[in-house]
Amino acid sequence: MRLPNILFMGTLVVGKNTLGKELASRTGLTYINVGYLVQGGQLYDSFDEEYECPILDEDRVVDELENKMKEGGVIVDYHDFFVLQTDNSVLYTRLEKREYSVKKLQDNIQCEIFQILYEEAMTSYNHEIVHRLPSNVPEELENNLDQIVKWIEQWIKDNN
Ligand code: DAT
Repeated sequence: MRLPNILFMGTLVVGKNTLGKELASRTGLTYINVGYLVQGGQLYDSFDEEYECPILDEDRVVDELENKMKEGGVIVDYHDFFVLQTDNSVLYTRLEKREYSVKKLQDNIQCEIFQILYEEAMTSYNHEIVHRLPSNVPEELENNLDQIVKWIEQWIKDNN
């Protein structure tokens, strides 16, 4: 049976990990967190102290992801077409809890203010496959799960 791949994009703490894991457990699709994939396979060149993140070896990351996605059926969680969005005040509170540096906090808030990831997704992919999802409160998480499960069921019907 052919299965879809699903990518979640969004700035830090919008809820990619929470949604991805729960969706995997409800659908049986495989959840991949790119951050863990990069650390586990050491797919980075060095560490950016200012941005507090590894500088990815993008060719190797893409190769590794393509390998895992070619059969279908994976959910990929990265900043990078379900774009999760959280209001800035909620985002700020969640970011503060993670004790990130002021710079990292401000960069992520700015990224959200300017809707950078959404714009990137719309530029890079066919608009029909990019969906914007609100992610402020638990009810929205539940709605998003329902919506994506329905989307997966329809995709499976259409493609098998
Ligand atoms: P990410 O993987 O995007 O960095 P996360 O899944 O770790 O984010 O979530 C960050 C925090 O926000 C975590 O404490 C769970 C909470 N959260 C996620 N989605 C939520 C939602 N829809 N409503 C309320 N809290 C949410």
